[in-house]
Amino acid sequence: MWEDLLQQLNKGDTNALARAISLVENQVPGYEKLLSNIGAQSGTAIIGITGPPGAGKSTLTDALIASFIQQGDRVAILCVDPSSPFTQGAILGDRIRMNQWYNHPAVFIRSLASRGALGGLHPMVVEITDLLKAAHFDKIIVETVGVGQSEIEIVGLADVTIVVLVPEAGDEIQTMKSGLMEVADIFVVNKCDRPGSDQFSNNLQAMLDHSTRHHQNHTSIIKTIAAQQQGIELLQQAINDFLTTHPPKEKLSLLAERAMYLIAKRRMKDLNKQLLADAIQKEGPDFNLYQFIQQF
Ligand SMILES: Nc1nc2c(ncn2[C@@H]2O[C@H](COP(=O)(O)OP(=O)(O)O)[C@@H](O)[C@H]2O)c(=O)[nH]1
Ligand SMILES: [Mg+2]
Repeated sequence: MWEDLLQQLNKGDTNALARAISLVENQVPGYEKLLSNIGAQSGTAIIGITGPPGAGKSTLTDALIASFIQQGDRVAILCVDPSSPFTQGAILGDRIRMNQWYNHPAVFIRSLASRGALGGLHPMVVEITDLLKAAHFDKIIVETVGVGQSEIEIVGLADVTIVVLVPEAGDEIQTMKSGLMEVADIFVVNKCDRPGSDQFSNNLQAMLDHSTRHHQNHTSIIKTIAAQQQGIELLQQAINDFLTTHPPKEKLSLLAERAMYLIAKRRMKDLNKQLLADAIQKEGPDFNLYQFIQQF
């Protein structure tokens, strides 16, 4: 069964892709077989978009989809944002705007519940991006809310990380504190129709000039009004430039971490507390916990 699914998936069939993702998400028996056979893929760029809630990440994503399609790309979007217009909790206008993409042949949208205890990325997001690569998408956009752990995790996964900020008082300090400064390859200052956007961008630039990491990398700041599709071409250009000058890195630490997790899971497969309790009960009066565990 997984052979057929894989074959359709490799042809870019989005129904097969949706089914494959569900298998993996729910760890339906057979999903490991599927993953073991998806083969090598390259040439897919993962674009991470993070930033505070309401900064305009989904609006930007929406505009970016259009520009990537125009350059001939097939685009997949993974949303790990409970308040995203791609999922529930959307204000109506946003949802209607997004709907145009759901039936577009070059676009695939999937929202994932954030199940990480610290609001991190979805536990199966690595596997899911591998499925999207197998389905030959050129770009995978991963939108995450920049609170807690997710913006740190996105860096390990993404080939380019975009941090979206808005010109509002006090934001700079929050940004510094939240660790968002460290993860950005490209900054977007969105809602530049609002007062204070120039000053905010200048302050951000001054902060970057003082930070060695950003100084060396010439991190760009792109000003946008996502709601009016302004600045999107510049952003697309910045993304393309970054991907050209920083070809997809070997994600060694991400892969090592994932391997560690999967090996631990496999080794623990036949164990559970009830089984251990039963075994301990059968032990004699001179039971020793540390000797007992050696058999596993
Ligand atoms: N004034 C203004 N509003 C915007 C702009 N971009 C997005 N918005 C609005 O900001 C709100 C939050 O946008 P959304 O994309 O959902 O933010 P997200 O939570 O970061 O994904 C929505 O009502 C958007 O219409 C912009 O450039 N200017
Ligand atoms: Mg959103």
